[in-house]
Amino acid sequence: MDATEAESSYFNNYPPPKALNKHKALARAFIDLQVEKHRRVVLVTSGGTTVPLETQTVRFIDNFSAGTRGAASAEQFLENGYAVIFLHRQFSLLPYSRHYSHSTNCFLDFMDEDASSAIVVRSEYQTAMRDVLRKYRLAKQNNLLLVLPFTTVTEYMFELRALAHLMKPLGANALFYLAAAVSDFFIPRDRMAEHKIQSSEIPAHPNIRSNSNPLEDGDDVYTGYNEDQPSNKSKKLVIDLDPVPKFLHRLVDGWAPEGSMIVSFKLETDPNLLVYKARTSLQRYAHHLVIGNLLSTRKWEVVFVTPDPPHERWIRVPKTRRSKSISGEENLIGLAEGQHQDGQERGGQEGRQEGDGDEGDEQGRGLEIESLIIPELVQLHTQRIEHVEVDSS
Ligand code: 9Z3
Repeated sequence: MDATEAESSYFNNYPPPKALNKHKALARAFIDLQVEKHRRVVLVTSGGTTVPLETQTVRFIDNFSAGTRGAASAEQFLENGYAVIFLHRQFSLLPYSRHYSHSTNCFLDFMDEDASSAIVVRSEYQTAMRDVLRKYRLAKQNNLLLVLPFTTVTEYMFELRALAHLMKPLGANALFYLAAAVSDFFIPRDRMAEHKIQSSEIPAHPNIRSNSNPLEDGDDVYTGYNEDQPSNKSKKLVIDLDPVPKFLHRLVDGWAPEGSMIVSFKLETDPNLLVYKARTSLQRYAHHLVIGNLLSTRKWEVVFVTPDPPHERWIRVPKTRRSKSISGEENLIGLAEGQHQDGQERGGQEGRQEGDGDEGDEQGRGLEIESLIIPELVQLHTQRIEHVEVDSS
């Protein structure tokens, strides 16, 4: 099966997301406006994707991504004059409102009552909130931000494909920034249970059929198949997942506008693998940039892996400007640099690049690495646009 056949076979197997047509109409109008204004447009994908276990979904597999990278990057793109299509996992962090949402920054903690019982922002947060509010309103008023949600991995695929097609008129002014943590494994539709997977025995009844599958020791095991097996006493749930088809090459070779720039992320947990896997991804899909990051250091360092020299460039938040992170491990910073798959260190400190640290967060949250990543990326995008213009003249 070639790539186009694989694409049709996947997409024909699923009904499109219910909101797709509405999203397409919104995106078309948004893109038309940006084309008219000669603006650059970035599609930022953000947050995790779910993998449903049942068609009528009660349970699903999820991943860790909160959408910080995507939301913070979207703000930075807006600062740099881009219009942003923010394709995000529903209920993950959003640009601007992320500063006052979820349990880490519950908006109620920023509020107070004044003497006349009017609700006000507490005095210590006024400056920072005014700044965020102004930027948010500017983006909205100038139609620079389009926010579109998805939930499942399949919805994500449909949305990405449709948006990429719609972005065609943008040509080289289009940028794809794929920061969403996309599931690698899923249950294909043809072997997904329709109804809620049962955890206990279902009473014998002619109209009740179970999708459980007995093991030789008598434990019930559900494998992800719709099997016509009687249920005994359910104990285990074994899920049999297929790889999610990789559509990055379809994005590069077909969906995305000619001359556009495509940036993907590579996430690893093993420092020995990161650069190798990022390079492999770049070679496999022949796009323009892979940004590698480790789960435990992703807020403080990333590596730009490019087809052109210097091939590997580290971007780091200076030590004094690093935010404190509960899940992060600062002692792992630098470990993935110059590592080979065999774990041998190469390259030492060269290629390190640290921001000057003048920017920062007024609430003392440290410098966000996205404020270092995006300006670098904007430069690369500018170079690409110039290159494409020279080629076509
Ligand atoms: C990333 O690597 C993002 O930087 C994070 C951001 C998901 C780590 P948070 O949302 O985290 O700020 O908490 N995104 C891409 C991860 C991914 O799924 N990449 C695929 C892979 O590694 C390639 S497209 O195979």
